[in-house]
Amino acid sequence: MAEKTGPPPSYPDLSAEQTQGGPSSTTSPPSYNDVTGVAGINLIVKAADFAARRHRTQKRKDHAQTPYINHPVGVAYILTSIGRVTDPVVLAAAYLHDTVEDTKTTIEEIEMEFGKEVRKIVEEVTDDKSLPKATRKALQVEKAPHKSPQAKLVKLADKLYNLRDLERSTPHGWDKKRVKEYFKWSRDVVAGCKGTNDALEAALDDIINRNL
Ligand SMILES: [Mn+2]
Repeated sequence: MAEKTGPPPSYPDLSAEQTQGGPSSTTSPPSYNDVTGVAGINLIVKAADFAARRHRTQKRKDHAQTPYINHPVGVAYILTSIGRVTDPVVLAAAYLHDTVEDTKTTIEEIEMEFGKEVRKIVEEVTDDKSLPKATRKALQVEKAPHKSPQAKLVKLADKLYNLRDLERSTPHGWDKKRVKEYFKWSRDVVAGCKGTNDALEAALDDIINRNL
């Protein structure tokens, strides 16, 4: 085995970036419009790798302290297995959907590594963390109908994953009322994403009706 040679050049880990003042690149972002075949597979796998690096120290809020990366992986799998989604741009965005909101990753970095199509979707599903939580939740309901179909797909799969988690086990410090409020809020966000994917919407209707 070789000695530690530091982080790989493309997207080093965050501590390295901080000491180096962040990534600098003069090349223009790639385009993944209608990407298919090997290029599509490469885009998806690269996104999975990037998300795993960026979320590597984070845990979910469940009792089992599941690694955070299980969530984006599960969201991508919901899209392929239930939604029958095969667009590599949407699947890459699913892996990356929480990197800007929950890690130090910037939206510009997403564009440089994954192109403007993926950037647009990630941007559409990223909440503005400078706003109070109640405002962010209200904005999700308000803005959902105006999102692109690709962003709606990621949103639907994200909500389905989170509701399944919530149905399976109640997070630390949550009472029944808070769980119910979360289902109600999710129902309102999902309502704004309707007409996008029948199978995902049916699965969401089922779990929401079961819990309200
Ligand atoms: Mn998410």
